[in-house]
Amino acid sequence: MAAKPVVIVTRKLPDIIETRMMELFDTTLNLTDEAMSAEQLREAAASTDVLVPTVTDRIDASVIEAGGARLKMIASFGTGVDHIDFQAAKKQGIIVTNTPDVLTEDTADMTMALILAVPRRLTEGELRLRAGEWKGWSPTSMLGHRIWGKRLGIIGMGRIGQAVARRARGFGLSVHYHNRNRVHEEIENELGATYWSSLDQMIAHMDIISINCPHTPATYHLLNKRRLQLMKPHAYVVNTSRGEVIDEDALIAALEREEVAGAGLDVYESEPAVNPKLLKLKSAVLLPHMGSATIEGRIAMGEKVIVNIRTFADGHNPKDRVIDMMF
Ligand code: 8YV
Repeated sequence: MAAKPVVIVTRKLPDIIETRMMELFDTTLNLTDEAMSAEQLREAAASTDVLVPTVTDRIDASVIEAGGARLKMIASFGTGVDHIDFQAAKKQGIIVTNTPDVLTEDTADMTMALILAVPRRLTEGELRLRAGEWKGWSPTSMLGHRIWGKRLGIIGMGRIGQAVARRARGFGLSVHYHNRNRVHEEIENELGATYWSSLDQMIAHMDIISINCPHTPATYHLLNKRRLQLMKPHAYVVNTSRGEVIDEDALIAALEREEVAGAGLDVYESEPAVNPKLLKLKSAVLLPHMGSATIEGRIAMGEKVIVNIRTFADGHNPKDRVIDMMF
């Protein structure tokens, strides 16, 4: 690849990142921030060395094939890579990188915010006040449920899951987890975390479930109708990972029937569309995929994209190269 590769960025990134990319690469920016159509993505792939997409771009086999012999690298801005057909990229010898680590703490903060917001009815109270419906303090109004002393079951004990566990301990939650592989004993001890090899069994015993695993073919609809039925009726679900990990229709049905007490969602199955049934549910706290949305985080993600491209252009293997999607 040329020392100054051609780079196409699909969405507007922080100014400081865009400026540095202009200095280092032959860069085309997206000043309008409008998401590209599938056709525009194919055209971009066919005319660049490096494509910098985000979660809102579907980099499917047709986009990758359009890249032909030209496209060499997909340097994604974000940690999740489920919007990229990784096998198609691999087949074509295109390297894929992401931006892990730098959004861990921000995403864990947002997860914790939802863990607090749902049982304590935070948004419901705020909306009531703004609507002028608050008639003053009462001993029995706006009662939620206590966080302290409850059991939190984390599905996916990677970087973000561990960062959630650290915060949760401070709020008096006892930490439980399920993961494809058991984490190292030292980490388990540090987090005071109990491992459940059976996801079903863990789900049946928890007060709050937090989804912190990536979306892969293996985790698609991991929280399905059957597993939602295993949950205690007083339990809550929080998802800051990917909408696809939960069967959203089954969750809505469970919330409507009060078989699950509440949900805190930052991600949805058909983003940016949100099922209108969810909007009607008072027991759901709904955020617009903003788990990693801090200016510090977005700049750090951009810096990672730059380092990944620079490293590859210099003939080295970028540290954030995605090797396998089936984690
Ligand atoms: C990012 C995310 O903002 O990194 C991820 O996987 O879900 C988000 O927090 C988004 O993916 C950027 O492309």
